[in-house]
Amino acid sequence: MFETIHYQVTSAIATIVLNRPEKLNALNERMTHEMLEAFNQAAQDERVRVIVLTGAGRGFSAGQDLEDLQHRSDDVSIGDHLRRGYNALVLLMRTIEKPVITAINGVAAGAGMSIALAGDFRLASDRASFIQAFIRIGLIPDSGSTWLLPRLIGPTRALELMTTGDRLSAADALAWGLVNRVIPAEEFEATVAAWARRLAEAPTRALGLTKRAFNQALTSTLAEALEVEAVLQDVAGATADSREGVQAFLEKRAPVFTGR
Ligand code: LHQ
Repeated sequence: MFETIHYQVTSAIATIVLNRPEKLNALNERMTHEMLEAFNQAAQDERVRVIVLTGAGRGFSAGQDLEDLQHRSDDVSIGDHLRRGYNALVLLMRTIEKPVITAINGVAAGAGMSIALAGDFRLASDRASFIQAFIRIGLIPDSGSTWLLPRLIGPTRALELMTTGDRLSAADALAWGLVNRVIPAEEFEATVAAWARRLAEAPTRALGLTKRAFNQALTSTLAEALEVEAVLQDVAGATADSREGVQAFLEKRAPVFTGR
């Protein structure tokens, strides 16, 4: 069904693989829309409790396909191209109430870096690197980088990366707090799978609500955040998983969460 990505659901884990390895998974219009479709499917599929996004071959994604950009019809401005594709995708990744892991197997450049940053958990192979490539071609950071990057690594380092276009290694990305872990390439797939399994067995509704509260708090006052917590805790407290968590604690056994 998809041409530019692979999409598969196994054991509550939806895996989306960007699949244009010969171009380091550069993003053309079709790929962006297939990703949107896949994320929407994963959001709606009740079997899915965690989503993993990764790249085939040696790259995660080299960002906008520059050949495709050059052949773009003049009818659609760059701004509209962003609004219809990348902006919708990044917003969806941040608002889906299921955990999203970006498994950054190789270079993530331009919009590819923005999409990597939009994951809730960012796991990098030791072969990964990050480039705010926009400035190298006379553009500004887009697809959420201006918002996400300073929040993750602070304004000083973010602006330096954005204005130099220098490559950030996986090791520095870890030291700067851009990624959760750096994993040796040989162990990458197995480690990502273990993270995905752990999240797939967690109380999915509570994870989703945590994500909502966390994201809202990034732009709210303390008073607003306290109120959001109170409202959403009512919802979390009424879930089957919350009942199971409390019951399991009292019975001194491991909880079995179903995601409901
Ligand atoms: C590519 C690409 C690519 C096409 C590698 N396109 N072919 C902007 C404007 C408008 C709308 C929406 O969004 C955006 C946001 C953006 O994303 S702007 C930033 C776009 N991305 C870039 O400028 C990065 C361009 N790529 C690179 O600088 C390098 O490829 C990096 C540093 C990522 C990797 O370098 P290498 O490891 O040396 O690989 P390579 O350059 O040899 O690339 C391998 C192949 O992939 C090569 O094709 P070839 O046929 O020669 O083997 C590249 O042409 C192709 N490729 N990125 N973005």
